[in-house]
Amino acid sequence: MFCFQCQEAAGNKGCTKIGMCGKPEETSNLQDLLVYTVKGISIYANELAKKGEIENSVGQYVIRALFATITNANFDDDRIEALITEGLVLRDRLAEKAGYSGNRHDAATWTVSNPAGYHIKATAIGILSTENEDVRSLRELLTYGVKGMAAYAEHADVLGFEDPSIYNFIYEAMASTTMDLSVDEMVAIVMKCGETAVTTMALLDKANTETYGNPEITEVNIGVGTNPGILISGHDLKDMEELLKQTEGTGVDVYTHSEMLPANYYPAFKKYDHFVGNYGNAWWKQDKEFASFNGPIIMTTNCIVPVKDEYRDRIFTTGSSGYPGVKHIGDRAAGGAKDFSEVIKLAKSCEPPVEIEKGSIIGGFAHNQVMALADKVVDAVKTGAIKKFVVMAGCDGRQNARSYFTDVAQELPNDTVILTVGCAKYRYNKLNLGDIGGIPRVLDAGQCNDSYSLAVIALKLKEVFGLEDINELPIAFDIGWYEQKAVTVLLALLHLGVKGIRLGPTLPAFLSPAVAKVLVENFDIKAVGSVADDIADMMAV
Ligand code: SF4
Ligand code: SF3
Repeated sequence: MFCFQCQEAAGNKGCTKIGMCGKPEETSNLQDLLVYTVKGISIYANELAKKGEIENSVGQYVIRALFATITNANFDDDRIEALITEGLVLRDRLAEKAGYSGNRHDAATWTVSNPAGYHIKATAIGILSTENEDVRSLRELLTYGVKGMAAYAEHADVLGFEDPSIYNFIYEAMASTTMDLSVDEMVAIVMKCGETAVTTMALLDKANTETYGNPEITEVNIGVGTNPGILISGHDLKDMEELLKQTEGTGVDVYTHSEMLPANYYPAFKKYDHFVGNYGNAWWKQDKEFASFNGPIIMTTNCIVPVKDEYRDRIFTTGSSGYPGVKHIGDRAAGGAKDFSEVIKLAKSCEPPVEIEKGSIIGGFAHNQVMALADKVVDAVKTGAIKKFVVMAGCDGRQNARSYFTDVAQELPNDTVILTVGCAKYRYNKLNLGDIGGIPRVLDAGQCNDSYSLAVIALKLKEVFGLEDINELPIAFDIGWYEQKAVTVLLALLHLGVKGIRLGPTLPAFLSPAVAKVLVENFDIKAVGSVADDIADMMAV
């Protein structure tokens, strides 16, 4: 195995025996083969898409398959194998349609006599099979950007929102990783990934807000009630909706965990009395928090950590997530809903959650809500009450070095406002940093999936202040990254022209020195440094 797709890559180089995330070698290899299968499909799909001869179901498969390979999403070999088998059937159907002419790349033609052969094939096609480290770096940067895009597109698709141009870009991108392209050509497609990432995030924003309303300022309870509860984690709002409907009137309460916290901000969900609030923190604390929750847990997407015995019998996966030996709730039939009855039945026999915190946190500052406060915000900037917005979005993770983000939040001057999305917020969203004339100093716009909101806010402010360039705004970027959706967001920000982004706690292991140099020279990307130096630098520009 060789995997270096996330921030926890061993030694900031790559995991080679078992993932720091707990991903075993077999699973890692199978995920590589699944990505390789998607590349084979994309070779044909890219040709067919140019002729307008491709159906959306191909894109739907591709985004599901890629989503399953995101860090901490799916550890279940059987499900990865099933996706490969499904993909090969699809690939060969497309091959027939496209015609077998020309010398195709191995990804488009390989076969094995049965799924047992996947394990052997997988070891021959891994990331290190691309020998040139800069080519490898650019191909993987693109692949990870596409993986995150696939996750965002999948969330939109679940809600019935699709844009075939996104699928077409994914085919083009994944097919490009099988071609011998020049560095300039590869960089160009990485940049196009950023552009398509913006399109995809805009689509997801539309899907979420048209389906569930615009997030609004909300005080979220972080304590517990006296009923048994179900804890729902991950990012899938449709699962959230169906769970709330099916638990209504059952005597079972619902709590969010980690990235599901922003569900509390949506009008469509707030109306449920048995939706009590949020329990716990970011994903990596789940081993302790799932144990003390006492009731069943539903993982709708990433991030799962290796499951502990204390809650093994009451954790469920669904959608793109999976874990061996853990019950998986199947997909909904067309027009139907998922069936959470087994989870609800189990919850009724469980003790209520143990209280680990009391009080509340405030969130719901997505673009619509912030724009409703625009006058106040603009005034505060004009009078100097707000000197700087600091975007501290992204992911949290278990490394101690991430205390950097807590320290930055705590030590930023009082005339700064932190704009956040993603689970990165748990490093500082309970610090009580106060407010500036009624505007909280931490404005949470939602999940990492809602990063688009921050872009909209920045672009609106640029318009309001009549600026030419987004970099003239009083905004600094200090991003915590972990998995591949953060890579997608980074590429989107670069496409929007944002310069000087700080990235931490480390720069990605998959950036070769030469590729990192390109990013530094063109976009002034920098690694986080000391808290004091970084704050001084962010306040100075
Ligand atoms: Fe290592 Fe991250 Fe890959 Fe897991 S996802 S194997 S931690 S690089
Ligand atoms: Fe977090 Fe996994 Fe990225 Fe959605 S839940 S931000 S890490």
